[in-house]
Amino acid sequence: MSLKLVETAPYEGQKPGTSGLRKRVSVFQQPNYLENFVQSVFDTVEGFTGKTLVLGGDGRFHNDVAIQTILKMAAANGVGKVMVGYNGILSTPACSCVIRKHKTFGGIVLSASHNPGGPQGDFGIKFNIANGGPAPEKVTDAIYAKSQALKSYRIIDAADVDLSALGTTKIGDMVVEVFDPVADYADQMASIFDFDAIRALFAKGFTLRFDAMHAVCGPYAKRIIEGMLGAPEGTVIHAEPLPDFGGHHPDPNPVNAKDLLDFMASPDATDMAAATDGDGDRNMIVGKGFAVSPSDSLAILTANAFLVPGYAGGVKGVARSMPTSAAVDRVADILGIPHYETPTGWKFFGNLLDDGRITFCGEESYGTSSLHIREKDGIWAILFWLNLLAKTGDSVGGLVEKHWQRFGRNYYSRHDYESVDSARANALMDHLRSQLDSLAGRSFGAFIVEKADEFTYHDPVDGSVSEHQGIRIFFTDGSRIIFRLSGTGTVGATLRVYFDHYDAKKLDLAPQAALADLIAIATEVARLPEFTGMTEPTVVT
Ligand code: VG1
Ligand code: CO
Repeated sequence: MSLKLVETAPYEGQKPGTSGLRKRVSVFQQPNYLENFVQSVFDTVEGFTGKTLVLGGDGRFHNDVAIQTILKMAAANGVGKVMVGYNGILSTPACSCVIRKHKTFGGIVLSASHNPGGPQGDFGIKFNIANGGPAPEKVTDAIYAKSQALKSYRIIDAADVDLSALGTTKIGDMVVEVFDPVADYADQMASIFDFDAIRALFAKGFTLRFDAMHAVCGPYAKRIIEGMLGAPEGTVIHAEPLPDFGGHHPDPNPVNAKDLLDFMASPDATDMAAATDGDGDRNMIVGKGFAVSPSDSLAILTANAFLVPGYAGGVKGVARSMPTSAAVDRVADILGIPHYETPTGWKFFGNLLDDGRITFCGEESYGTSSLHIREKDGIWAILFWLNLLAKTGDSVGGLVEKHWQRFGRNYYSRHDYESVDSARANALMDHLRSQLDSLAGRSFGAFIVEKADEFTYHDPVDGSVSEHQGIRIFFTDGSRIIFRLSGTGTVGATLRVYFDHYDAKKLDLAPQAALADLIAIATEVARLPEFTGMTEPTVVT
């Protein structure tokens, strides 16, 4: 077993985006591509010699190859121990849970989350710090800087570790522990939610369909929902993680999980349905005939948190990403707790959670979580809903309607324009920027622009500043249109346009109809067809 210093040269573009470094599998398969990034992580992080790292991924193609490389590099860089998930499996929320519980210096998650997998699909790598959360921007910027000046990486020549055998082994002086990726996470869920009440709900005949989309959550949902909570076998579908996710897009939204929505609109519908994404941090909640808007879900969980044992002590505050609808703000105002607005991406919630300012946080992109970890958490959100249904005896639709009756409804939608030529997408954003000063006061039909700006975040905890986080148009009635470019795509640019419109009285409109005027305004102001070359969005959620 020998330590090697391998000469290498920098690759351009190893800059982590909204959530880690994501590229086509073929990009990661280039010689030294993964190695360069991993060495840049070890060169950036300090004080880990002899300490423990957590490692695993969502089971997508290239997961196994990357894990073996990272193990050998960790050994060569002086890591004391690596805890790696059985068969290389570890969901993003479970990684966060394990980092915190075992007080490791960090973790590496191999995932491109909701992006498709397989040899033709995407791969990704993300480093999480000791609080269990994604590395903040100052760390990802430093990793990128290292990657651009890298000359060599360290690796040990050793045999591959058998990831299908639980237990410990060694690479050089480093211990490798292949551990059960579900156990710690399942324990934590049992400590937060009223498992007795949920068990009783299933025992009474309540039915759930949980679509794990052939991604990482299958083993978790099987053990927790069918095992610990006694839901009938077959409740979890597509439960086996597959390298290509069965050819599907592991993105739990009404477009990519259309089958589930169709099922829930059919006479066979179960009482509730849910789906999770590639790495298990996203969730979609479906009632009979409709999907709960993620922004509403965050608001409903916050308003009903007192029904969950883990939050019976109260809610300290809430945070949402800027484009997420303001539904949760209304709940916070009534509860008399602070609410925060952060840029898109979970890494911005970490400081607020660590500083004890918030209990819940969420994003419009099907992500919600709490202070129990530092990542969004798909199964957590689903268990939260089950806990609420068990305690109230209500239905998913009933809870949503009662929420709107009490707080009013934020009509919300996101329109994505995918694979836009990058130069044209940037030109569109520049075109919007050029209008920021002249938009205020302009009227479009009944809508009058109150102000327009580009969102800059000032972190209230450490004072760090993040610029260019989306262009916002505010209207005098509180409506908002937001434009931003995705930081997770791997082909060209993806433009996201977000619409948020509040109505206290009209509660049962179809969202696209309720937002039609705002959609028309966005089309005009941003000259969407001209810049994107498309007459309509590729995905509407
Ligand atoms: C998207 C979502 C964002 C989410 C991120 C990672 O980012 O909009 O809310 O945090 O994906 O989610 P972007 O930059 O493409 O808009 V996950 O589940 O893919 O790790
Ligand atoms: Co994800």
